Amino acid sequence: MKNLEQYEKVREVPFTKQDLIDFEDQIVSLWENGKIKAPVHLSNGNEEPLIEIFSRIDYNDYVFSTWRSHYHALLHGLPTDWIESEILKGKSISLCNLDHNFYSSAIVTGILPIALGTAIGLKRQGSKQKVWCLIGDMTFETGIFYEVHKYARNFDLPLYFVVEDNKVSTQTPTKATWNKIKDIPDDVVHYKYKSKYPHYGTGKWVVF
Ligand SMILES: Cc1ncc(C[n+]2csc(CCOP(=O)(O)OP(=O)(O)O)c2C)c(N)n1
Repeated sequence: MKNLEQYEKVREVPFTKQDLIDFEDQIVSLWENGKIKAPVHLSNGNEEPLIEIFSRIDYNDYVFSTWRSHYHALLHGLPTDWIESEILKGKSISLCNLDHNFYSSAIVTGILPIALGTAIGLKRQGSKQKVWCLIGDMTFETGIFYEVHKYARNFDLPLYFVVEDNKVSTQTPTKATWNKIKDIPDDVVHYKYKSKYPHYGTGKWVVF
């Protein structure tokens, strides 16, 4: 993992790697039994880096996540039962909980400008809260990331980024797409992982 140590640890994380895997296994079982009639993106292989990262994210901070948000939501303190009930309602790819300052979007780069605006608002209010954006490695390569990151640093905004690098955008290798991977800026946390799940679903056909 790159660049995490500069961010101070602010809390203990009350989840183990196995707790996270157990939660996702439960969602796999619901999905494969046809109980979730909507898209599901599952996490795997990144439990340890995420536990380290979320020990730096205060519960009061804002977290902006992606279509693959289950682990982020659990680690940011959203109630486990509530997350499962939202997933059962078909909201796996758009989990949002205003009480916990947690937002996600299934639109690639969709969270970035919203997170930037949130950080501007917090700075204007003199708040100590921070905004954290978790993004994939292809989202990191986009022009929107480039502008949002530049603006956040130039205006000294409380906006921080984590790149979750699985080397692909759905099935397309990010490096083959761009010929070269962009250098990781010093303030951007970056970790690599490999998931046992495909981009979408579990790899098994589900009959509803
Ligand atoms: C604007 C937009 N374009 C395309 C898609 C389809 N899409 C969903 S996830 C994804 C992959 C993005 O890759 P990356 O940022 O590396 O994320 P990860 O590999 O972690 O899913 C794509 C292309 C989308 N959801 N939104």
